[in-house]
Amino acid sequence: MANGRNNTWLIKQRFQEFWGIVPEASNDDKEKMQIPANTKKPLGPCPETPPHLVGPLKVEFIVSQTLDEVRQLYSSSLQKGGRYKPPDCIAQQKVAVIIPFRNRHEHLKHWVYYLHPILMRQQLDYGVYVINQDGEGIFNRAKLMNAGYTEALKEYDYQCFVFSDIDLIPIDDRNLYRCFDNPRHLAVAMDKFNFQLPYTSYFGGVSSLSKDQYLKINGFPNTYWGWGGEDDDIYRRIAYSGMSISRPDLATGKYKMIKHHRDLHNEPNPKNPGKLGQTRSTMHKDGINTLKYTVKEIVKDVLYTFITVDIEAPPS
Ligand code: BGN
Repeated sequence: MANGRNNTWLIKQRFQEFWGIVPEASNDDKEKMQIPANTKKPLGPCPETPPHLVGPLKVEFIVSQTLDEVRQLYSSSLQKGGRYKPPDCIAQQKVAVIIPFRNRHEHLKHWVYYLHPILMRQQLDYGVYVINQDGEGIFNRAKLMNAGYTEALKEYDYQCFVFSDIDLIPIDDRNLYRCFDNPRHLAVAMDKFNFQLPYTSYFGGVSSLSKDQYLKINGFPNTYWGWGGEDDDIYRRIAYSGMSISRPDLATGKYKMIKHHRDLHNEPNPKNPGKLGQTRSTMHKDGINTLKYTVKEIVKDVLYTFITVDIEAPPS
């Protein structure tokens, strides 16, 4: 083997050991192991608390790192489309991570670099779905999340959905990306809000809902175009449906936000705040039951499934 390749292999090995990543055995390895089918023990359930979590993490964004380098690091542990299953136990939950997206490739690189090892250590059976809004119309975060929910379910029997902004990186791996007895708000202590909630009913950034919880609130609103208010609408839907919000404590729920300029075509929309007064009645007429979009393209990267959707956005 050439020296260069040897080195890459060694770096990858060290990296995987450090992060506690167990690579999938290659077909060659599997053959060498020669485990007769009848002696294979059936896998037991993964423990309630994942045993390899490390707690607080150091998160610093490496600008020079390329997406291809990230692919090299994780490709042996992942299946096509950014899918993973713990190799040694049956995951507690099947989780689809849904990320609304447009023109943020630099952030996506950092997100996958940090999140994959965390989600692996959390022993989840998960898939990453990047939902890319087609065209230059006004952005609609909540409608993209509805489309992501629908598309993920076409692929696998997910029971839990984590909705995450592309620029938010958890800095403690005990913040579990799974579902709880009530809808969960995960991004409770973001650096940009001084590691506190900006207000008590804040539900933005990162959240998780089981399929049942999501259907109980008729999914998310499709009508919040531009920045602001859609997360407050979701909070209200949850409250009006008689559920409460589950949250990690402020130490576990810390997040670092990747700094960026305001996006084009996602200006604060002055019509959005007023809509919140109507949520109690509109939530039944606007949601997953009225969602309309078309899929333009699905690309399976090893790190994620990238789905471009036309959500009939008004021109900006
Ligand atoms: C609020 C926004 C949220 C946003 C947070 C944090 C609105 C509706 C009018 C009250 N809500 O003001 O959508 O997540 O700020 O930035 O704009």
